[in-house]
Amino acid sequence: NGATADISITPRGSDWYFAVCAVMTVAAFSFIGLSLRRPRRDRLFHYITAAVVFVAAIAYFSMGSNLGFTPIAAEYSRSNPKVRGTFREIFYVRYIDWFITTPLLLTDLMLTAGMPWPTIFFVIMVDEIMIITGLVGALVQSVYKWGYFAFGCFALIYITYHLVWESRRNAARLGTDVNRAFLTCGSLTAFLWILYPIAWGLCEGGNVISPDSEAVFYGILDLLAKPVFGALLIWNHRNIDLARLGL
Ligand code: RET
Repeated sequence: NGATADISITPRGSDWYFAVCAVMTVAAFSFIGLSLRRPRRDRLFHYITAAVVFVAAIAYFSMGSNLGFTPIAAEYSRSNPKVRGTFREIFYVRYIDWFITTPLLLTDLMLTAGMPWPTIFFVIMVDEIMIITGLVGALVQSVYKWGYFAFGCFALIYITYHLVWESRRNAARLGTDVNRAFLTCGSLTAFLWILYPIAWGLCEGGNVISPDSEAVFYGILDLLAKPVFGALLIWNHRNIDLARLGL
C-alpha cells in the first residue's frame, strides 16, 4: 500500500512485539479467570484491568504485524546525516491503545483511593489531553511537535500531583488495606508514567533511538504499567470490601 518508512522495525522488533502481545493475552484471561471466583458484584477491578490488557494485546498484535503506523519525516537522524527526506515509522496505534487504557488505569487507582466521580472525570479529561497532544506531536513534521509535547507534559504534571497528593491523602483515610493497595499501585504508576515522555522524546520526538529500541523501551514500560500493575492491584484488593470505597 506504499506505506513504507526508511526507519522501521526489523523481524526482531516484530518478534518482541508479538511476545508482549502474548503476555498481555495471558494476563487478560488470567484476570477474567480470577474474577470468576468472586460474586458478580465484586468483579469491578478485575473487569477494568482485564479490559486494559485485552486492548493492549490487540495494539501489540498490530505492531508485531508492522501495522498501525504511518511514515513521518524526521527532524533529526543519527543514522542518516542527510535527514531531509528520511521517514520514521510512527505507530499511531499506540495512542489508540493509551486513549482507552490510561483512563481505565486512572479509574482503577482513583476508585481504590475512594475519590468521587467528578474528580475522576476531570483527571481523565486531562489524561485524554495528554494522550492526544502526544499523538498530534508525533504526527507533526516540524519542530512544533515539541510544543504539543510541552502541553502533554503539563497534563502529566497535573495528573501526578493528583495521584501523589489528593488521591494518596484520601486513600490514607480509608484504612490500612486501602492505603497499602493505593501506595503500591500509585507509586508504581507515578514512577512509570514519568518515563513515557522520555521514551517519546527519544523515539517519536527526536528520532534518537531505533524503532527496535523503541519497541523494547515502550514494551517494558507497558508490561509493568498494565499486567504487573494489574496483578498487584487485584492481589491488594483481595481483602478490601468495595462498600468501603463507596462502590
Ligand atoms: C506522551 C507524549 C506527550 C507528553 C507525555 C506523554 C505521556 C504519556 C504517558 C503514557 C502512559 C501510558 C500507559 C500506557 C499503558 O499502560 C503522550 C508520551 C507526558 C504517561 C501507562
